Amino acid sequence: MIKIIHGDITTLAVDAIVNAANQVMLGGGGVDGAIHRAAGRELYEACLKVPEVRPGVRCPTGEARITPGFKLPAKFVIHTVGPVYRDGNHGEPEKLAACYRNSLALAAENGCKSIAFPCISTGIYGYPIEDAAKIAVREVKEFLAAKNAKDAERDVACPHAPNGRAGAPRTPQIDVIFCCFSERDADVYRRILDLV
Ligand code: AR6
Repeated sequence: MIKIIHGDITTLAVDAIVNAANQVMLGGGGVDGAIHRAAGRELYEACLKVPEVRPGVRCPTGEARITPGFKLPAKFVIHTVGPVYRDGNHGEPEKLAACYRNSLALAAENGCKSIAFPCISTGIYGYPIEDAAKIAVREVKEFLAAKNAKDAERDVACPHAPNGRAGAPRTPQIDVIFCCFSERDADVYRRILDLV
């Protein structure tokens, strides 16, 4: 299920909220700052422990890392780094799409049944909201469709297994929330949800 809400992502009692972080992963402005403030010092400490892949980079652009949520109502924070927008012709769409795909994959690996995304890259990083929302909605729809198809295939392959399922357990359905910080952004998502 996909839901669009207007609100503050730090208040959501979901399994995972996604943070629009930077590569150092030690906090910043925007939603990143809000998440670190609400989660408390332990989040900073947990981020410090994420190994650097090269000096000053814990999470390269387009990738994702997971930590506990600490004082947040959310169980996990999935930190991802969106692209800084230049003109859309410098790999930004692919990098932004990778943020959604990698965050969803990490949520699924960790058994999450619900995940909330902010509008990654559309604040300080300057990605136009319409373009970013199209990518966000497309990637989430594709991910959920692929997951459903895989689960259905598994059921057909092994109809007599307990619960009609094959040995490998079905991974849980995932509810995806797009948490917009303004009503205007939420409107853009609502419109795009029906188009993409
Ligand atoms: N809940 C939901 N959305 C929020 C919240 C909130 N509490 N606060 C802001 N937003 P931005 P970026 C929205 O700038 O563009 C940081 O310094 C905001 O209105 O947070 O990916 C990082 O450390 C916008 O729609 O992230 C990076 O350096 C969206 O979140 C850099 O900013 C994303 O805006 C990342 O920039």
